[in-house]
Amino acid sequence: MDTDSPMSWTISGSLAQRYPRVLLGPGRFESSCRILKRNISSELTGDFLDQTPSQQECPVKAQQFSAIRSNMAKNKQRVGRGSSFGSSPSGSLASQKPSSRGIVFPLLIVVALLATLVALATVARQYGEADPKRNAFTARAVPLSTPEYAANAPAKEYVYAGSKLIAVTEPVQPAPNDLAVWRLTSGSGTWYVLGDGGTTTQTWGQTDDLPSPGDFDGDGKTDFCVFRPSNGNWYMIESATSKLTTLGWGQQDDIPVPADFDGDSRADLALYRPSNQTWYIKHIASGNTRTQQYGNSTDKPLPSDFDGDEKADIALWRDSNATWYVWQSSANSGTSLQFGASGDKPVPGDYDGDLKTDHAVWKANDTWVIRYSSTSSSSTLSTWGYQSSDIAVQGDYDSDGKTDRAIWRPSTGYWYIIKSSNSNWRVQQWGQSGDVPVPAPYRR
Ligand SMILES: [Ca+2]
Ligand SMILES: [Ca+2]
Ligand SMILES: [Ca+2]
Ligand SMILES: [Ca+2]
Repeated sequence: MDTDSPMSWTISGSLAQRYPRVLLGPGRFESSCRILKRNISSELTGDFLDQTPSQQECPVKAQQFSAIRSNMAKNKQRVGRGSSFGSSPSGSLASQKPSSRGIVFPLLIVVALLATLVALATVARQYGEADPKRNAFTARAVPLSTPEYAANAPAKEYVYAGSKLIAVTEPVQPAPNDLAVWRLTSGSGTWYVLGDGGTTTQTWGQTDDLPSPGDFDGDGKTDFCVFRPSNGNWYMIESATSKLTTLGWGQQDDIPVPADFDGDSRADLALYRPSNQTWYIKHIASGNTRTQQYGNSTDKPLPSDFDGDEKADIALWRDSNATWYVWQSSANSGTSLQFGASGDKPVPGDYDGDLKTDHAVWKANDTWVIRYSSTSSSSTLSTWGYQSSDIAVQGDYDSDGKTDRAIWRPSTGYWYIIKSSNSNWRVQQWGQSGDVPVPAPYRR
């Protein structure tokens, strides 16, 4: 195997979901650490970074390898593949085009290249160290330049041997929500996604469609999908294969609420029909259907996994009595809890990270009141200035497994996120008035 240039392996199956791409190089490291060679060049049946090599398999001491992993976990720095992370889009998101700069532009490129070479040499000296006497290496994750907003976001992990980059892996942390909006322009829908890998634009949907994203094919990436009330069809682009799929399920006036109701890690087609207070669920893998009457005609459907069995529970918020109604999948029975007040906006999420959805409301006095499932106690937290038109977009944006308080302000297109990992704000413009916020882990 030639060893002078980085080599890449394409991997498949469940491993690919965690490590979509593995880069290795150069071979100098391969020859000194057989564990990687064995695991990556063969069938890739194991997650090499999750394995601690024995002393016989690899000259890197097992403890040292653990330290590398620990370091990487602590230094969850992220690196953008594009250069647009520091800037905020505004206006038409699709209008960003490069422009000619005459003779200045080539000069700038030369200067930038020289600066990059110097920086790379510096990084190599700082973060990698070969030890020829021991035929071993010292390696650790290399923190690269990190925009503020991305702190604590999941990171690609960079492992160096000496000055050589030997591995780049996708993070193991839960995938974060990308900022995303759906926009109608001349009757055509377009998705604009700002993720950790840059921006993605996808035309999909049309007037009167309801954007209904979900991971229907179960590859860990949210699929672009719309529900069309006029014909009851779901139109989706399966992210794993880019296959376009149309599924009939529902009718006019149904409210689409896709979620994983059977716990197979694939979102199921689901609708709440206010006219007969009935839920219609079609399990996407088996094709089995479930029909259940639960709720009333003005309830807001909010399916989520309140009991923590990894299956979404049928759930509703009733504003008139400020009561939550949850049909627990584990017990197959209904529960109710009065929490919040009439006029509050329900903002359920797993704020304490115990894998159970917590009851939570956002009040017009600019506070979020959260009842933590782990303790049954509640907290009142102030935020950023309430505006009645603000839309709650709570979710896990910093990839720590806990829901972050977040809103999207239609009038300005700004996202305001309070990261659960460090309580810092992330404020970023993405989208404009008239858009529909559709944050999710698209991971394109
Ligand atoms: Ca998917
Ligand atoms: Ca459940
Ligand atoms: Ca919880
Ligand atoms: Ca979080």
